[in-house]
Amino acid sequence: MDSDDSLSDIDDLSAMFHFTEDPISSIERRFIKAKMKFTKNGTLKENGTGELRKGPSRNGPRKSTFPSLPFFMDWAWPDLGKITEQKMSNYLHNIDVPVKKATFGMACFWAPDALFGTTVGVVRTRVGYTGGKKKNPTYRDLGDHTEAIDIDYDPCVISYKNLLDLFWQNHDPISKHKLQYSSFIYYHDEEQKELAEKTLKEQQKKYNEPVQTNIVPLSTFYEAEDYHQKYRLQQHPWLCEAIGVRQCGTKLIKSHIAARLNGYVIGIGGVKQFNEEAEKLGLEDKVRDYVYKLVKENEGRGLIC
Ligand code: MHO
Repeated sequence: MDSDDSLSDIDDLSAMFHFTEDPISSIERRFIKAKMKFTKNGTLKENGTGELRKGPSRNGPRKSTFPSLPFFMDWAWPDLGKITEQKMSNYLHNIDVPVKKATFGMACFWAPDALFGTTVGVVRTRVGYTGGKKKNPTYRDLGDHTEAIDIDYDPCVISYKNLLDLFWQNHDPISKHKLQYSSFIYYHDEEQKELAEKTLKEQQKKYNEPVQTNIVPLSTFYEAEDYHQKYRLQQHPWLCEAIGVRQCGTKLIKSHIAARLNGYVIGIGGVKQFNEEAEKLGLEDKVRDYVYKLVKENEGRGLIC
């Protein structure tokens, strides 16, 4: 059997299993079987990726990469598209309550996006660049800006002080970093400024070295490129498709459920909180099971960037 046959065998596998039981276990079995076939024709690394020898080309052997599980699911499960519009309409994308805003710089913005997105009382998040003068910065041409997380929160559920506590607890405020990753509190009003300064003084008592955090008024916030938004969630294209935010930057940025799942997929929030709010989020069974597995596996691992 040559390697191209092995790929069509992977396609055939999708016909071998019908989802008579837990659909996630079923897709995992298909994945493992496909990998087993694949290894006969290629090399497989422990992280689940590998290289398939596809025969010689003019520039030497051609290789293709075996997909990781999320991408395999995306590719081998076209039925996914059949999550009905009606089920999707239950998903809690919008929460229509008056919100307040908080904006922080705490190094790579992927991590606080996951942290705050899964914090109870946070309505939505977006990542971007702020603090500098350069117009329309981009990730590759950031100028004098800093990576930042911008949070909409419901002040009836969570306070700015609670958010500041999370800010201090979840990054290193005493190391000096380049401007892109510097520690910043961008206040939106005088009340936020005073609280920020008060908490900085309290933090300073914990350290022998000076706290590097800058407290400044928020200036123009430029949204980062779509591929940075809900970055952890986007590692699961299957899931993005299932909740209707794939290839739709605006919806991805504004969606409450996307903010939540962006943390849950790396275990932030934990199993208990996830179980408590899965119904409120309107998660369809297949989606809930998929996310539940990830929360369970990853709970306690902390933030990643
Ligand atoms: N650890 C990441 C940082 C990305 S970030 C959005 C990287 O090295 O690419 O700055």
